[in-house]
Amino acid sequence: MKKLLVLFLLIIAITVSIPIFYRINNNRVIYNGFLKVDGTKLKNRFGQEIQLKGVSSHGVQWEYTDIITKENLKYLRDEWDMNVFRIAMYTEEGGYINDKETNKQKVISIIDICIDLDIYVVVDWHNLKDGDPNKNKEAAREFFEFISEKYKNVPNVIYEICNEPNGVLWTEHIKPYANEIIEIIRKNTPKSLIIVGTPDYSKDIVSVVNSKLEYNNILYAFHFYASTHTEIYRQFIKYALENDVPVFVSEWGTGNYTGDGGFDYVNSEEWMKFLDENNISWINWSFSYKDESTAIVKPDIKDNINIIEENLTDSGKYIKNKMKKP
Ligand code: IDC
Repeated sequence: MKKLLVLFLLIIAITVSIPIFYRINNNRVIYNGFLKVDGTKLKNRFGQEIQLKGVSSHGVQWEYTDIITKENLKYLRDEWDMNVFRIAMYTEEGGYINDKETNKQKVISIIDICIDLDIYVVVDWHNLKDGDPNKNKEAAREFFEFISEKYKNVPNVIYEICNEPNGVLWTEHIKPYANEIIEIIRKNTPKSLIIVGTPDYSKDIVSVVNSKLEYNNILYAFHFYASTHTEIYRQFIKYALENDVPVFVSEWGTGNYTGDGGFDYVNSEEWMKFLDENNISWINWSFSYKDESTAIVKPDIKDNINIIEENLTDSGKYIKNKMKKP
């Protein structure tokens, strides 16, 4: 009788804990492993479709990114169900080109936090003012050689090799740059996922149609700011998907293209619906307390960087809601 009871309790315990274990881990790297691109779909190592959702840092050279602590990222993982974090390492504007060592160390420390937390991490070579990624190509080569060697065969790390090319063409400028950088990364870490920026600030996804890169496991970046970029851009994405171009929204904001302009609920909703319907991964700009409407946290947090929840902006509350799994 006693044995039966023990057996019964054991069965209950297992039945209850398996779904809990799955629920906790199916959002983690330990379960999903190296992600793969299959057609236009992003899949985990078991071939199941996966949608990454997370937030991007602001430029890590600036002070309002000091909220990127292990505790705070753990809070985003546990309370928001975040499964990816993006490190925006600006090339210019006081970024990498200006001080390689400091920026590199910052990136490493954040990658290590994300690995500890078992989430994905996008290492973003944040070109912006340097519209042509070839301008700082030598620095990019050296940076990606270093990072991909240091984190070789680590499934957490995803490479974004040029944030927003602008004033340049896909075939003439971006593609040759991408081929060089991808070669470097893949030599060290053949299975790593790579996101490639597209012309016109990563909005001209259509240029890639019929001119994709020859490598596997490549995603093409599309970036939008909800008030500025509306329906026509969703049509472009649809067209790209229909033509086998896999899309990753590695940056989007709830305001206008300046990163400010007020929280735009209506247009953000349109986009969220569209991205969910197409299972497109997204990363929101930005996890910072800069005084601009797309920031997730209010500047008040400065004095105590550990109280995120009490200091969320309208955008922050919205993004939390969109990331949290039902
Ligand atoms: C913006 C920041 C803003 C900063 C500016 C210049 O929000 O505080 O002063 O960069 O560095 C992008 C870029 C991203 C921009 C963002 C908003 O990837 O760096 O951040 N944006 O302008 N592309 C379209 C919009």
